[in-house]
Amino acid sequence: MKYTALAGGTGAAKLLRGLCQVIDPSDLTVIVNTGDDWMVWGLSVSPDLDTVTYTLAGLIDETQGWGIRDDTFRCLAVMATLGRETWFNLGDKDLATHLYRTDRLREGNTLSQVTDEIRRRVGIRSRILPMSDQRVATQVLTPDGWLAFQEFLVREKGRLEVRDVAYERSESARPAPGVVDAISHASAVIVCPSNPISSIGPILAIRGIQDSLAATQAPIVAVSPIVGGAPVSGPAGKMMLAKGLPVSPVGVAQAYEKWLDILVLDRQDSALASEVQSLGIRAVVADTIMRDRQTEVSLVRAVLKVLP
Ligand code: FO1
Repeated sequence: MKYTALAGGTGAAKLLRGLCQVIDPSDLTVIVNTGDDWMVWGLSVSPDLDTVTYTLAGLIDETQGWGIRDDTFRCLAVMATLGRETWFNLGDKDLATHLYRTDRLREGNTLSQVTDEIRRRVGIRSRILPMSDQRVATQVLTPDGWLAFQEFLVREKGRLEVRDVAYERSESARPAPGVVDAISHASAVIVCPSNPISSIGPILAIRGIQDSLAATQAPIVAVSPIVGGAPVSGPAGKMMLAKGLPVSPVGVAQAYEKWLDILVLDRQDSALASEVQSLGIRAVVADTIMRDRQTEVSLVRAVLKVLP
């Protein structure tokens, strides 16, 4: 069995960790959003690639959902003294990843190559692919104008009203090597419970990826990141409303309806199952809140059970 997952940040990483408890991790390819990528102090930071990598390597800071466990922020403190921006917190151990990535990119390597080097070095057996090797930047339109994703989410704490979300330069970006192949030749494609607009949206905006999702023989199953009318975490609700989608599993189904086969939604939303089915998408009700390792694995088993 070859599994391919589409992933964004925190929610995705937990499901992937559970998946790697149930399947052989070397049978998994993860296609990760890079629309959140950000330059800090001249360093290239890829938050979602790092969150997936750190989580699968057992390095993640569980409480924050990003960065490396037990990290320190001494460099950040000195940078503050020097008057540099420090609203985006880079830990001292986390810095090594950004220094390595920036150094290897400057030497002419692609983001795919560097990502593969890092995941191998930290002992991950699954493949981790950026959605593209070209830069695509998720932008958020707020009353203060267009902001880069990290300016919206971190600097402004996700508080501003969202009027639109765009994926800058997605039209000229191409799927990274292996991405289309991983979708076309998968036994199953799993869309993780990530923000449909700012985590999965950028992946879908890359030319060729939606087509390969529509064309693949593999069944495609998504786990709704929206439970009980709100996202489990983050700004997905505001972004879905900005895109004219209801903040519910139905809105998630609408966002993916061109290629999605099955949507797993939480028990709290079981009343919406028939509306999801009316879109031609099979609705499966399960407990989708991942509180601990055990519920991560039980959700994964519920997802794998619906696959033919
Ligand atoms: N999120 C925050 O809320 N505050 C931060 O200071 C912060 C720093 C940070 C550094 C590295 C990294 O990989 C992620 C970081 N994040 C931070 C999380 C990041 O904004 C989100 O993980 C994604 O962009 C959303 O999925």
